[in-house]
Amino acid sequence: MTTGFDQYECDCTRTGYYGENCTTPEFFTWLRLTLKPSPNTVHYILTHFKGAWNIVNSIPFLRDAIMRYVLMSRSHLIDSPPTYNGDYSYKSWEVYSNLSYYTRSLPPVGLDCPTPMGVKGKKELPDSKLIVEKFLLRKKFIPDPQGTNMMFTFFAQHFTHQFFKTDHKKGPAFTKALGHGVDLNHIYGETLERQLKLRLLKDGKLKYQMIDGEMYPPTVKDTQAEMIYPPHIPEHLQFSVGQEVFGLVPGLMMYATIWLREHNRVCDILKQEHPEWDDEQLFQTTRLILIGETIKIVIEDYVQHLSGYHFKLKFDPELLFNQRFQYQNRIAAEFNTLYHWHPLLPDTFQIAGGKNVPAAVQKVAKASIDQSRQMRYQSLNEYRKRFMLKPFKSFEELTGEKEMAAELEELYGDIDAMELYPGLLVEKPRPGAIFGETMVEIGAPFSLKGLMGNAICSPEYWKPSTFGGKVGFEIINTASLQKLICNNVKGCPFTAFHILNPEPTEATINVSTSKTAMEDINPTLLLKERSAEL
Ligand code: ACD
Repeated sequence: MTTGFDQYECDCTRTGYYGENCTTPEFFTWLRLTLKPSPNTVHYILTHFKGAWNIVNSIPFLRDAIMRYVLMSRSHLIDSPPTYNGDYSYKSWEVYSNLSYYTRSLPPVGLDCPTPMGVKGKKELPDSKLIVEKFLLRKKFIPDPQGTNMMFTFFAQHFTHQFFKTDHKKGPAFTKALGHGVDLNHIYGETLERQLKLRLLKDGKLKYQMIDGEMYPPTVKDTQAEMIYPPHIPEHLQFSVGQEVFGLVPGLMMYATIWLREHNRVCDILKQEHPEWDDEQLFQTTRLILIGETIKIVIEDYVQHLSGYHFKLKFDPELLFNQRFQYQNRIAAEFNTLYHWHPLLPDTFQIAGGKNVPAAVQKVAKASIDQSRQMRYQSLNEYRKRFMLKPFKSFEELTGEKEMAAELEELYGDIDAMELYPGLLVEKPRPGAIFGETMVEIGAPFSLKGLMGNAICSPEYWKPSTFGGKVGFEIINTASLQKLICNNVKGCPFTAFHILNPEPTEATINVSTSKTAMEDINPTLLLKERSAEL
């Protein structure tokens, strides 16, 4: 809090610290911090010792205790109710009640600060285009050592476009997704008006059309629910779904089609269970079931894959019923920024033989930097401290090599002035992993709080009757990516979020003696290649 024009006072209430800047730990804080292993050590333990984890995973009491610890330790880092937004760096009713803002986990850099990052660094930040071209742009494809595939990438894009919907008319600090979480507006539409256009209004179902005996979304002409399509797409191929932008990328329309089929499939099951229910109750209950399925798949398939953990993550809301946990969520602008995972996209897609170079990606990376500046994000190191990580002492510690580090130092002048988004992408990945420490340690709290803070996870909701009885509850509790695909795609094809038999690439050639993707890819080689190329 400022006190007069050139003074401030820090309020250390309940921080566990004291002193002028709340930086001296109280005894118990000190003890906890001393005993607590570093995030990298925890990550190492979780991604090694497979045999030991197999035993832990098979002992329900142990698995539950660890999962509870993961959920609580992550969600404690998220302010709930939310505290700041792009226009308010002090608590206010406006911050709490105006849902059209993304929240902020750190307030904006003060307008009267001497440098754009606060007090450190140069008076002017480097040209964002230069940062993209020099440090972010792909020179040569670098395969992910975790073997992530396009089923994952498109799932990520499809799933996150329900809660990352920046309102560009208002600016980067604002969102059009007022549910702030997993409400499946990307399937059902953001507004009631759009939802009604997409609904069949019979048996709870969504409108659909049959092509060659298979179910597809209805056309825009059919629903009058507007979509954004490239100009050359003929009217009969303009499908209409919840999210307006899903006509732009085939992988998104693929997932939209699968979820549409799943919705109508679950409606049939519920109608059999409840012939007495009207269209509305069938629709609403099916929506809750699909929300549950989504969260289950995200935790147990998607985050499980991303984590690389041998510990088996578990979606079980009951784990939190005797804990202090708030069933609410507000999407943070920083979460949106860090989730710009465009490096997961390949250079080309083989669709009808045509090449399709994603040139737009470069613009997205630049916009991520420009918008972060417009929203006056604090520095990478401030975010590391906010999420209990030690600030980087040098650019070399950040990148794990010398060349980029020297160039970044030249451009930024001070490691404490390094920006969040480019920092996330140039950070050295953890050994054998897709991401560096900062992406995971900041991303995980936002994710787990958002998933478990959903209303369906609260004690009053999380019971069979909410989901139409045992059968509906069972659909949620047994959901998986494989089941979703199997139940809705002809022939029940095998699926996963990672590749199984990779073509040997330059990085893996001559090092492969194994059969599986994970063993085939040599992380050391990839790391070396990464540093050299970037
Ligand atoms: C843990 C679990 C492992 C975390 C691993 C990676 C997390 C990094 C980034 C975010 C990943 C996934 C996001 C998934 C869901 C977002 C849900 C948002 C709902 C509003 O160690 O904690």
